[in-house]
Amino acid sequence: MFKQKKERKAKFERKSTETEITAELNVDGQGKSNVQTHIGILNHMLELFSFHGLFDLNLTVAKADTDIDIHHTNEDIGIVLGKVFKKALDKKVSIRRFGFAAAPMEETFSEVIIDISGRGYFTLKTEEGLIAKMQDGYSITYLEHFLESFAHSLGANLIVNIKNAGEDLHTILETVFKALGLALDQATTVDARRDGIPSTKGIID
Ligand SMILES: [Mn+2]
Repeated sequence: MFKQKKERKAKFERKSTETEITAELNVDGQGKSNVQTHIGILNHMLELFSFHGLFDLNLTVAKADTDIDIHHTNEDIGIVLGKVFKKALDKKVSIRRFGFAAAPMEETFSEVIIDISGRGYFTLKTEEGLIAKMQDGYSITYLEHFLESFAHSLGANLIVNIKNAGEDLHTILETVFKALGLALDQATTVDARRDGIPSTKGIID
């Protein structure tokens, strides 16, 4: 029988020629975070994500090639965030596995649907004009890259729908990251009725 680690905590470090990133996570936290990424708006969004998901997250980008642009750093943070969740969840004993949440801000709302299935898949749907929108050095395209990296390194099926989007990208991003925190909190919650791995295959890898 698989047993979950007592504490669902992990530390993950990743060094490449482009970036050096460290993340420390407590899945069963209180929503406290310290996020230093060199991408101001992403710091703010990951703080919101941690707060609403009740995750304790310290994430530091020690080295970044943001003199080029944020492309590598943004993607690599997504990879590290996915890996630290994967490590902390270990064999995924007794987790709910599925999560669905929606979060509004003004007229905009986002729906996030997640299944920690072991298979990485990501799709984002929004209005076409929004993809090209750039604000505060960030865009929906960067958001897509970030979430795709996250979903693949966690091994999760992640669907994000941005609805009725207003003009402000900051507002739009908040609805996505809040809903992601809420949905991932559901999916990672332990259900005491579930004895073992929540898959008919008997394994989630
Ligand atoms: Mn804000």
